[in-house]
Parts: sequence; structure tokens; C-alpha cells
Amino acid sequence: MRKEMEHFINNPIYTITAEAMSNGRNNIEVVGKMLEAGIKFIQYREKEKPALERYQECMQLVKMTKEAGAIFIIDDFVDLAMAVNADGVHIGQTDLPPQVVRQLIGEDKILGLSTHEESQLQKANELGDIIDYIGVGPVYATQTKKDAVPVGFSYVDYASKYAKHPFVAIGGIKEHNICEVASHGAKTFAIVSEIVSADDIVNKIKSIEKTLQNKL
Ligand code: 3NM
Repeated sequence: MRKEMEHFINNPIYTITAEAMSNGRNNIEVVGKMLEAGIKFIQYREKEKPALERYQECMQLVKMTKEAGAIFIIDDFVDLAMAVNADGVHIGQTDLPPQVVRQLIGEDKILGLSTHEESQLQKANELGDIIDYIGVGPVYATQTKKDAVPVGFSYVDYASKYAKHPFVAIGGIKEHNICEVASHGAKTFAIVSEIVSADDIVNKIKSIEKTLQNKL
């Protein structure tokens, strides 16, 4: 296991940026709040911005996350991740094949792969060390990823039983339902809108962690 995965294993909340849902705040401010709350695993997910803006923003975010001892992963853009020396990349099923991304980013970086059904998880299992973790979702309906069809608990149950990599549950996870997801075996939870749109991001994160602590 790559060393930085300790942060994934030891911290239940994995946060993801979505500037359009951040109530007028920019990603620098939002990630600053995530770090203040002690989040150790952050994904930069901004599909619509111009590449130059993404690059400039990520240069700052890499510095901030490094100083805070947090892991910074970039969604989709392998070139951007390499350009800013991020800690890793997260890819989906229609991106470049994981083997190819691994060759590009080298052995030391973290690579995550989204999966949405059993056959995808089985293929992920066969990838062994090429990837570090998988995403499992969307658990619930979500507005954040428009084309996403909820997979429900049966797929979370399946991942809990058969995934050979650590997995992060994702999709529609909120403070009020996170314990339900945990009861299906998830130990790491990716949360987008519930956190980035919160009035008080630091308090929201702490409150979710407390809710979860009573359960785990
Ligand atoms: N990936 P929210 S669901 C980015 O199933 C993303 O792979 C998903 O956002 C997947 O926490 C999702 O606001 C959106 O529902 C999650």
C-alpha cells in the first residue's frame, strides 16, 4: 500500500471541491476551511473551468494541503496532476485506462478509480497495485453528478465483502444518512454538496464526524 493511503484509512471523511455549489466562496477559501477542520484527503473536481484557471488554483491548493499534511488528489486531469505535483489522480470508467495513467504518473502517486457496478469492481480487483482505492456509488441520488444513477446499498454491501482495495462510498451522503451507509460496511465517505454548501464548513465537518463516531 502506498504510504499516503494512511490518510485515507485513518480519516473517515474525504472531501471534494465543487465551486459552483460553494455559495459564492472560491475553492481556496473552501479548501482552507476543510483543512482547518482537519480533513486529510481532498479531491479537486472542477470539470468546467479553463485549464489555466485550474492550474493556477491547484498550484495554491497543493501548497496549502502540503503545509497541512493533507493529501491532494486531482479528478480526471492527469496532466494537471503532474504539472502541479499533486499527490494523485482520481479517474472514472471512461477516462484513460488505469494501467496507462499509472505509467504516466509513476509508482509513487495515489490512483483512485470510480466504480458503479459489480463487474467494474471485479475488474478493479484484478488491477492490484496499479490502483490504490476505488469509489463506490452513487449510493443515493445526487445533483452533483447529473448522469449518476443510484446503485443503492446492495452494491455497498458487495464492495464491503469483495473489494480488494480500500473503498470510499460516494453520492448523496449527508449527515442524516451517513450512519446508514456505515452500517453497510463503508468506512470512508466522500461528501461534496453537504460540505461545500454549508454555511459553516468547519462546524459541518465536525458535526458529521461526531455523528459518525457514535456509530463506528
Ligand atoms: N461521483 P454529493 S457520485 C463526484 O458515484 C461523484 O462515482 C460519484 O456528490 C460516483 O456528495 C458523485 O454532493 C457526486 O452527492 C457526489
